[in-house]
Amino acid sequence: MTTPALLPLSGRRLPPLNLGASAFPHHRATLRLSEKFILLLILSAFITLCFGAFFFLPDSSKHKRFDLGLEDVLIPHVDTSKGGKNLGGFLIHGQGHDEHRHREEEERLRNKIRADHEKALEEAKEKLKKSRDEIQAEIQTEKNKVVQELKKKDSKPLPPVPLPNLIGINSGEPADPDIRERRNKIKEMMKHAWDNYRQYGWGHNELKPIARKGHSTNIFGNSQMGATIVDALDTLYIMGLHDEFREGQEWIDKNLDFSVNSEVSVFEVNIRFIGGLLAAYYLSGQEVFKIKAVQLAGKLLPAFNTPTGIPWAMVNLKSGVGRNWGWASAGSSILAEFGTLHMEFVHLSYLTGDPVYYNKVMHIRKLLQKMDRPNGLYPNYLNPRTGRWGQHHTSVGGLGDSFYEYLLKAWLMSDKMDTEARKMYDDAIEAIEKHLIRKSNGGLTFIGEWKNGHLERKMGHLTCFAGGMFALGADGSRDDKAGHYLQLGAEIAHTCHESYDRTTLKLGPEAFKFDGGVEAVAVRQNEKYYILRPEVIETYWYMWRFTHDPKYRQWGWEAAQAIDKYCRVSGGFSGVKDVYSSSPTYDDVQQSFFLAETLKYLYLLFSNDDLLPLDNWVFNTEAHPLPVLHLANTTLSGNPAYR
Ligand code: DMJ
Repeated sequence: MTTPALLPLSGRRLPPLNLGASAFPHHRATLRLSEKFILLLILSAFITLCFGAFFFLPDSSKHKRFDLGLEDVLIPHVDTSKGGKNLGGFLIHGQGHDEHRHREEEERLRNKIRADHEKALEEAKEKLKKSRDEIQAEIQTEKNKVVQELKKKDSKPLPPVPLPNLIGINSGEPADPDIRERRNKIKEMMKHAWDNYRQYGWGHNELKPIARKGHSTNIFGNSQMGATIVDALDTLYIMGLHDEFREGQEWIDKNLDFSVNSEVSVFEVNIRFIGGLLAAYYLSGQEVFKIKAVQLAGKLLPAFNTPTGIPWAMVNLKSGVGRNWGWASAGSSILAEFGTLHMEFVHLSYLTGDPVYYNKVMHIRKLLQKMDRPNGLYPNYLNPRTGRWGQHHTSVGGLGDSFYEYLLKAWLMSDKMDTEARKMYDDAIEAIEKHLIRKSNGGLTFIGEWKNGHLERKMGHLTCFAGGMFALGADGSRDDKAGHYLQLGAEIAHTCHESYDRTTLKLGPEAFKFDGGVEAVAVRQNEKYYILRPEVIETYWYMWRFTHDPKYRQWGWEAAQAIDKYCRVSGGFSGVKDVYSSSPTYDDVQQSFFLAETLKYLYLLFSNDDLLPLDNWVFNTEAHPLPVLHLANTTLSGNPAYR
């Protein structure tokens, strides 16, 4: 068919259609399609006319013309020895049976071509009677069909895999009526957060509880991906809020679509969406969550296409183009981002039988193992083009935190078989203890930040998660230092509690200092906010599970009450801008992690330990529980547990 080759030529000649790109920028592709379509129609009419004319010509001239066009097609290999004549390639003057057969064949083909072109002309005439809108609508319908087909292909059934031991999905109802009452209060807070999101922000990523409308930030890109729904699912499930869970499931089933032209944070999408979907799948057994998680993971994979295999921080879900945050040390990737993929990616390989995810994260690990570390510390920045560290900053808070957490959790999640991860964790923690952990004059243990050979005596709210991490890693620690690490966890929990207790609202600031006579207090105005973060409560919960010291439940209850008193508004829960002010102003954001983490950890703090026991479940950094996998039984290549 020659038509496609002609298209660009005709395309150049025709003036652009009136409905230009400027009028409907998002319809650019559709208009180009409809222009091409109309050109096709005109060409098709033109060809039909030519053929029409052909049939009215005298027979002799007809044959001559036809010879030229069809010689190769009809009888390319004429054997003249058998009586036929090959005149210019096409047999027109042969004798007897052969000649008759060829005439019939020629006639049949001619009829077919005529019928085809008459049909095309009829269709073209019909099309031209239609308005531009109708034609556009038809094109759109065709496009939708293609999208549906692609979706069907995407959602092909995954191979059946044996489900890991799913122990402890129960109500966890405490016998003590006072504890039950506290737990019910947390559940009521969850209802308040969810109901308002449902009413005012449904489908948006987050909620603005004062303005009572949807909210989003650049980590989720520019599309409505229902981050709060996905992040909240497992909390709803654990709390027995099954109607709400079903609403969320229905929204995800019908609306959560990853074929969007949107640039998202690989790390955030992994911990909140993939983690959230996987946890919802394991808890409820509903396949839709697994399928969506796998679809989304496929969209993140192009982020790993860098010279080193260290992923970009951001990726466009549609185009697969990745890049890094402009502020991150000369285009570096961030340790806590590319180092916080392991748990989810191992589960993806487990569930799909496809090693691609596993290989990506193991590649990162191998690369990190080979690199020199200043003072044994991992810097926060790594350039994905050169494979070299950026600025020599080390933090157990923002930019570094969950990298260390995932080393420990990779080991736990592998049923303690991934000893390579455990070793990396032990080495890292030893260096951190040596260079970053100090005691203040007032006796508070804190974790500072390392900046170019200098220790900054400041601790972030984010860093407070480390108390829980030390306690979780105590069992199995090198040289049997379990007691030491449990104690370290308790000291961090105490320091972080002090950071709450020394404020007016009894809520912790974003960062607090241990310098110049100041202890566990924020100094700068822009570090005095509380945005409903979970880390301190997370540490209380781990400490509670490992010690059963009632003070952790008490501290958790204090925090819950403060949140309910100062962050609750009629449209949900909001962060506050200054925890030292008695009349705080709101930031008007209900973060999705408030439902995923803060309220979940509080609920678990007032539940029995047999609800999601830590021997069987490992919580990702967004508090999404994933079951321990017995990787020794799998054949993932290079699996340290398999060797
Ligand atoms: C959460 O999204 C995760 O816990 C992450 O690891 C860092 N902190 C936020 C909440 O503070």
